[in-house]
Amino acid sequence: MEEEVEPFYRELPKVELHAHLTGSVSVATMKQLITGKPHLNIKHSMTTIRKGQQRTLDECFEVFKVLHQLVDTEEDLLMITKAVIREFAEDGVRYLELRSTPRVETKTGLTKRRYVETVIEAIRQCKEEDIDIDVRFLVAVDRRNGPEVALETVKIAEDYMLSSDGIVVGMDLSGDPTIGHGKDLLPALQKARNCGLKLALHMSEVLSQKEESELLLTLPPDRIGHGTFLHPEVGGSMSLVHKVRQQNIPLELCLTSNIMSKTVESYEKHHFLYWYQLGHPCVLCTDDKGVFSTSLSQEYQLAASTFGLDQEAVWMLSQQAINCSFAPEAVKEQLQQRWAEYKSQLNC
Ligand code: 6MZ
Repeated sequence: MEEEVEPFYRELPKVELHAHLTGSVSVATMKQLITGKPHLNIKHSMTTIRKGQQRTLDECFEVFKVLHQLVDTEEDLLMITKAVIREFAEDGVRYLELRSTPRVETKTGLTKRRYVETVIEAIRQCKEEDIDIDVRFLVAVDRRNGPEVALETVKIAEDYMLSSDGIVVGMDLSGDPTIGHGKDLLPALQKARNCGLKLALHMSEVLSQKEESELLLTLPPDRIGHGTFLHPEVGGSMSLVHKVRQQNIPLELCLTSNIMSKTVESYEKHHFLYWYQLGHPCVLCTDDKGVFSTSLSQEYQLAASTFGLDQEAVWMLSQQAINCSFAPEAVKEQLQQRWAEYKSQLNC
């Protein structure tokens, strides 16, 4: 898979802002987990969707359930987080925001707080090992679990935002978009916002979420995940587009994920083009690089070949992503400086 990526895209310094931890676990790491838990009887085909294949979004959520069975101890979590960080770094990602949903595993004694602490520990260890990547953590709310769990998750996120030396920077709202309604989660999200957590919210991933998106935009979120059905050409509305434009809310766009999970018909029809042509901030992301057999380099290459972007345009996309991140201003400035150094080396 990797050899299909041209050197330019691999060498391009990149910012990854939409990566679900468990969905990002690579085939190699998955093999290790499967071998370690033979009693679960899990086949590789149950954890990864291979290139050229497609699933419904429902089927993708079934894949996550299988993955969660495989990652059920602190040791697993530490191992997969470090592996995912290393792989992103090897792919040329220099700034990464990982998101993950804290889980309880009664059998192994994993608690939600230990879950968050373990991810933070993995990030710290990677830093100590001098892996060339700055990693931050967004604590995720799974919409399926309702308002009380959402409030509990916000409290956890707030506590670690205050005690993790800037590693926890915000929250994500994700999970099966056909389950639950954003209005029930609004109080928790408002609370998160008020205590200084940044918000990256999945919005309009499926068509039925128009009313919910109107509501969530009142927060407003700091970034939008997918936003597939926001614009009128696919059943969204100009009112939604205006609100996103007015508030200049960046979109996290995941081409391969949307095609493989069949929420977008083809690469050519991906909503990247709609927003890119408006000059709106669009950030290319992987979503779940393990499940969807992709990498961020591949996503950049795909966008370039599908939409005819030259190297300068690709560069601009990557550089613009820095400002869409939740990094402190001083870090953004350092990243801008690094990008400038890379630019002269890459000659684009
Ligand atoms: C919505 C998604 C997603 O949290 O266990 N997740 N939510 N839409 C998507 N599009 C395909 N892909 C992943 O990572 C897995 C969890 O991330 C969310 C789901 O809640 C999934 O269970 P973590 O690290």
